[in-house]
Amino acid sequence: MKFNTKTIHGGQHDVDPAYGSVMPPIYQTSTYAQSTPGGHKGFEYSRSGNPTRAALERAFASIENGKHGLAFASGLAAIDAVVKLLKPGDEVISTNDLYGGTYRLFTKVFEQFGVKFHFIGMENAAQVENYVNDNTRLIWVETPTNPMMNIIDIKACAAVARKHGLLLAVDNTFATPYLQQPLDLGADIVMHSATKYLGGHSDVVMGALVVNDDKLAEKLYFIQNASGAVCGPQDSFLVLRGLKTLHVRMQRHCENGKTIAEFLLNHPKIEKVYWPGFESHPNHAIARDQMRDYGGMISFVTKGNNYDEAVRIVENLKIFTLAESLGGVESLAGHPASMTHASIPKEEREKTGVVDALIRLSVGIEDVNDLIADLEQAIG
Ligand code: P1T
Repeated sequence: MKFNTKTIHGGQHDVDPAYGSVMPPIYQTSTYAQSTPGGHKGFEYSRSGNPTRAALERAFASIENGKHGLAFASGLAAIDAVVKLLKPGDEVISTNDLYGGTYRLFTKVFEQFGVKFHFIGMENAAQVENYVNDNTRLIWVETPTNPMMNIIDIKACAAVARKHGLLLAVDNTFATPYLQQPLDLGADIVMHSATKYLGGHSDVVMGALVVNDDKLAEKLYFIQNASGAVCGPQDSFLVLRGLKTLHVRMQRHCENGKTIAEFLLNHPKIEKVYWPGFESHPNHAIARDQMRDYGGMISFVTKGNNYDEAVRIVENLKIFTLAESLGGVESLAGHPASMTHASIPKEEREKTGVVDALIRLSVGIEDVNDLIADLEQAIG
């Protein structure tokens, strides 16, 4: 089955044996009747499993070309489950430019349980091996990174992981499986904030993991059930509905993203535009190799690198909404230094380019001329 068919049909066989409804019913139940202790029809309690969530988990696995999907209450809950595979003394090598909430979870929650994190620039994947030691267990990669749009070579990281017996996890939130499928490139775990493009309509908070290995899936399922950060059936239904248009939405996000990135690049008041589709992007060749297109996420800095000017622009936008999050059909603008990345100390975030004048756009699927007119009037 091709990707554009999988988004609609992947894992969706026999979703309603009772009446044959085309969409899986929303099984709004916490528990399931048993005829005798242990005598149930595959579901006992909805933290452990729910048929609507199970349909979504099969869909997640299908679109990422994996065997096992797991759905969580948020993207961070999914990341939390991955780090819970580790124990005190274990070490993680992580991208240094990454979502602020992931950085906060790693440094403020897991470091106090004795897990050590090395945050490094991975644009040159050869760097990764320099940080491997006897305690290293996991390589954590975000690509494209949030918000600097750095591109990391997944195949090269997978080679390091294989050589040293480490797990490689890839946060595929910005790319989605429409653009890149990390398991096919050698990753062990692919993670999503399904809140974003997979859901696609800014109406659900959810996370996802997909893996191929049965033993790894079993461990993650154990953690999912033991820690309990699962998503509910209504949300599972909404994300299943969102997934069905992922490929057409992504196609338009990419088209609009390209037009807007080029508009910003040629704007006299813009200093720098970060978008992996530019040939001048330092890792454009890797993006071209591992991605099918370049997506709808763009960051930029205005001339003079001025905080007040950045704030003025995001406040003046009328079609772009100033808001956290990304990946919905509507265009959003964000100010990472004060919003999504505020939990990273200023001197740390500025090292990776998250300066006070940086603006991040999640380009939606509206008419691109309206989006450009909005940016034009806001930038002035
Ligand atoms: O918000 P949540 O569903 O828990 O997902 C966390 C997360 C993980 N990984 C990436 C790459 C993300 O971008 C996010 C969430 N990001 C935002 C809310 C944001 O505006 O960047």
